[in-house]
Amino acid sequence: MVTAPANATENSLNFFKYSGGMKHLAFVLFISGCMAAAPLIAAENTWSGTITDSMCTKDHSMMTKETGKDAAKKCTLACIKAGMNYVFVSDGKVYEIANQKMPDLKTYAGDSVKLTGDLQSDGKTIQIAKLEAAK
Ligand SMILES: [Cu+2]
Repeated sequence: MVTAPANATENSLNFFKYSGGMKHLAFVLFISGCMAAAPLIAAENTWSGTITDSMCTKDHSMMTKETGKDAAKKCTLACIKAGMNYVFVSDGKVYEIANQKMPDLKTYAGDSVKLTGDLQSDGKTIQIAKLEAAK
C-alpha cells in the first residue's frame, strides 16, 4: 500500500525555499508588470459634456436656425441620420465614440451628460460604458 509521506508538505516547502530564488524574482517582476499594464486595460473615467454629432460638434447654429430647448437634440439626430457619427464634447475637446450603436446615444443626443467609459490609446476615442443625464 502506497501512502503519501507525512512530510510531503514540508518537502515541498523546502523545495520552494531552496530553488525559489529566481522564480520568486520572476514572479515579482511578473506581478509588477501586470500592475503597470492595468491602467491601460481599465482606464475607466468619467467626463461631463455633451453628446453631439461629428458635423456640428460644439455648435449646431450652422445647421439649424432653431434655438428652442430641443434644437441641439433635433439637429444631432438629423445629422446622425445624414450619416454623421456621434461625438462627445467635453471641455471644448471633441472625442470620437467607439460604440456608435449604443442605444443611449439616441436618448441623450444633444444633451448634457455624465459619461463613464474607457479612453482608447489614441487619446481621442472613448468606448462608452455608461451614460447618465447631467445633474
Ligand atoms: Cu447637427
